[in-house]
Amino acid sequence: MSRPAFRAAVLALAAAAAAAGAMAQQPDTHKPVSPAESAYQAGTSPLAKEPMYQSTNPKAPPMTQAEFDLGRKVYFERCAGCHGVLRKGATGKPLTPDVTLPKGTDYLKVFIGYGSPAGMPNWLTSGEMDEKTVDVMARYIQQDPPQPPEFGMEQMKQTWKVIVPPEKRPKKKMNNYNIDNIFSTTLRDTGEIALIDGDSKKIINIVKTGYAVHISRMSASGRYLFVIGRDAKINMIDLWMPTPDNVAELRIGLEARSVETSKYKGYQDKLAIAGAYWPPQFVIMNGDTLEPLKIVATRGMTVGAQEYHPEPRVASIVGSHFKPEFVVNVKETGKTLLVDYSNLDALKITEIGSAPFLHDGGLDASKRYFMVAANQSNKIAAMDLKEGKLAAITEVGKIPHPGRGANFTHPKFGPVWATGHLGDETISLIGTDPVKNKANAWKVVQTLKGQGGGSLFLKSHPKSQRLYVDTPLNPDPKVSQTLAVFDIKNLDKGYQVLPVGEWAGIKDGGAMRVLQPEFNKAGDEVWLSVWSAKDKQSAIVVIDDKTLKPKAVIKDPRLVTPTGHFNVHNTQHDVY
Ligand code: DHE
Repeated sequence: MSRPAFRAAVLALAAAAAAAGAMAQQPDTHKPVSPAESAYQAGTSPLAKEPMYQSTNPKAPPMTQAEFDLGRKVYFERCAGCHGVLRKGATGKPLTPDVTLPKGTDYLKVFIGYGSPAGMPNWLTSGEMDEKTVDVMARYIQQDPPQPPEFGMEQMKQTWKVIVPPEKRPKKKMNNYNIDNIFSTTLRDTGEIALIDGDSKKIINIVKTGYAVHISRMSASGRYLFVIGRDAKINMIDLWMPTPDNVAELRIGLEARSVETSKYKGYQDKLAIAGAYWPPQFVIMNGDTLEPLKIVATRGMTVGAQEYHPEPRVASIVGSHFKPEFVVNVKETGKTLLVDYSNLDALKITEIGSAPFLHDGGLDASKRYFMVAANQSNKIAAMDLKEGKLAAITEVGKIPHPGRGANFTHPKFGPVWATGHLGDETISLIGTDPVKNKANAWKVVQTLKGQGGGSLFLKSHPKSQRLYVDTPLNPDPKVSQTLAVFDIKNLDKGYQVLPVGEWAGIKDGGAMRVLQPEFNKAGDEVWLSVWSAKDKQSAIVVIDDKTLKPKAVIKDPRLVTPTGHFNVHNTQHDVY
């Protein structure tokens, strides 16, 4: 079909589809997503490269092998984040053949090409896909979904490498770095982290890690740094070495986002845990070699509807300070698992249901409560890690995205934990002290108005009187390249805007974004990433917390696409 004819056909179909209630023959339980959120979700999955078993559906339109391979690649790069690996639906709708076959190819092309108000991106009109790709995708999603392989102990062990065995590692710290104040900065698109000396602001080492590396976490003693890539590869870095570097590595699956360590007294540095998106499972490992010890599947029933979900991804994980437990948040089923690691041969798991689509979160200031965002449910669930039960579920703004959140003492309402939102400009402050401030506990005690939607991270520090809120996914560069700062003592006064992108002094950063405020150990500096395109200059801007003036700008050709950064001391002790 020629391009104008294709457009005419899809427009006619679009009108017909709108009249017929679009894709909504089944009740639509999915809420609209903002452009910021769909951009965020549409990250590339490393599964595109995995060999997969494919059965053919005789009712589906024919595809050549080359077309199928293209469809699969594009699906995992663009679509799996929202629609799920098995296309059963996650934050996006299900795209299994029972749903897609009755629609037919032409109908599906409309949705893929033009998007929908419910948040489906307009892949054709945005120029992200050409007509051929749209046609391939419309036919691809009518085929049976290919199933990526499982990843059990045997496969895991094949990837396990102890680069420096514990007995060959230093017996004491062998460098002069103030390791408490080292920052581990994610270099997203090179699959590396930069270890930066927080005192001198100099790069100590660039360490090779997994693909599209995601987060860093610390061992309880502050010696070992754990990094996980989207390809589920964990790197363990020994900060005591003359030049800190990798000492062990392991893949715990094919796709992952989270890693954490045992923090409870007596178990410091003993165990590590990582959660996978695919296969849906978490893995407990030896804390100084990464030897995989125990794999637990998360497939099961959803909270509320109690329906089977075949791929509930593991989102945030935190090590409890109250019990020998890992707090594992399972996204699609909406369940928080308190995994007692004191006896791996008789594993006890307390399952607490809250709301679907659990994503990120952090501890309150007392470390007793884990505050987790059920992002598509617009809720924050507070888990009581001492009592092992749900403390409360609090309604917040649209699509909460706290990172680990921010704790501070509100002049009027006592201790609060804060979250920003992807879907609106608000910042919700939730009371977290049910003893001395009972009336405020688990309530949104104040809603601040920030710069706009598209916020991902916010931060404070016990030594600071300020709250820093980023907005990297806001479509307006004036908002995505600046940072909002609130004075905790005068929250009603609104925010001050810091031109962090401008301070970086980058002439052409492409779609440059400013993100993830992170304090140094002393709590008197705030570090921000200025995340430019892969082939452009990026930077880290360090702000003086007192004067709100730039204190340093770290630029180096090796700092490619810096996103998250993690201060050793604050990450080790859960200070945020
Ligand atoms: Fe993240 C944390 C998943 C996209 C930067 N991210 C997390 C966590 C999860 C997650 C489950 C919590 C880990 C924990 O605490 O144990 N992130 C996902 C996705 O599924 C998503 C939406 C899409 C994807 O394809 O990966 C996604 N994340 C991004 C980005 O695009 C960001 C902005 C840049 C990047 O580096 O990829 C990004 N995510 C981060 C950061 C954290 C994070 C910096 C840790 C925040 C913290 O303060 O702990």
